[in-house]
Amino acid sequence: MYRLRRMEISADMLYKAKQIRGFCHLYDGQEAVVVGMEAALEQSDSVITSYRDHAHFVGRGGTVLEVFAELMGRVEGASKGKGGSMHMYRRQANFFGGQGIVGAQVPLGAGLALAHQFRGDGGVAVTMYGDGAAQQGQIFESFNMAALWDLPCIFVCENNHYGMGTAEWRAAKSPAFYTRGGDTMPGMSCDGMDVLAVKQAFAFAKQYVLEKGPLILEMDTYRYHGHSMSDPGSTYRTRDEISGIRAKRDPIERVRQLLAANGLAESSELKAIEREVKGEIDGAIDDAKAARLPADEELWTNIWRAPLGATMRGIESSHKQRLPS
Ligand SMILES: Cc1ncc(C[n+]2csc(CCOP(=O)(O)OP(=O)(O)O)c2C)c(N)n1
Ligand SMILES: [Mg+2]
Repeated sequence: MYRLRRMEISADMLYKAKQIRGFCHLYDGQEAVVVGMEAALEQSDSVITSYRDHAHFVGRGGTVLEVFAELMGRVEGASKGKGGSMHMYRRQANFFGGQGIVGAQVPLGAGLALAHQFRGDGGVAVTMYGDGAAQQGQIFESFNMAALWDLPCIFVCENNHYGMGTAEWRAAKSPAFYTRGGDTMPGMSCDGMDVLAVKQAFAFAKQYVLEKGPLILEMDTYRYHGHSMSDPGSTYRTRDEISGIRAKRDPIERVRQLLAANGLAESSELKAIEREVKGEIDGAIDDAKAARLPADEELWTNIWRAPLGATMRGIESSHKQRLPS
């Protein structure tokens, strides 16, 4: 969790220094969800999430260097420097990425669960979305099909209590997102700031969905940063609210206290871990800065390209000029 925390805080600084451009959504505050979840899953299970995806990529075994390289548009990045913050992806660990369109990953996640069921490989799909996304129609369509077909799908609502500046109570008639399966699918609510509770919840959920079909897991969590880099995050909530959560519910502090109270680690040991992680993060940033940018020709690979003869309105002339033969 500390590694993820440092990574996100460093990404914030790099963004402000204009070393990272474009969209960027940070995950600090929510670390216990990814870490607890991955402690209960196998990499043969599938994970798909929204644009807030840096931590999920590392949770699936990706490196911090690959995250920074991607954020800075370098070849060594998670998506060869061509996806950016919202499009981390790690096929070999069944991480089907970051999706920029709110909620669009949810039907895809149900599809991943269908693939596990069809192959009979014993895997489950974890389909993550936010409290804002929870209002969308496609989410309910996915719930219905998953329940109808008993898909091994864990629908995870990461409830950080805000959409893009909209508090949950302003957008949702009922903010009890774990009940949204209605009379077709059960749900559970979990303290998403407690890494051990998250691990337990996922261990239960995995077993449950394999035996009985889909389940909603709502994670009660919190993001410290604004929605994205253009959002200071303090216009629609109070600074007191943010500092109050930090003081009372911070997932890292909680583990630190648990370790100390049970005599499992000295504070000097924890400090040493922090120093080591800080060195790792700083090293990854240096390596990412030194890494190569993709060649120009790469602009035309891994994208959908209009078939010959088709036109792309607005960009046609520059498109033709740059298209490699
Ligand atoms: C279909 C669609 N509508 C609107 C947006 C703009 N948008 C991006 S994130 C977001 C809020 C989503 O909030 P939530 O689901 O709670 O996720 P969080 O950002 O809190 O993790 C909005 C409205 C978008 N990307 N896609
Ligand atoms: Mg949210």
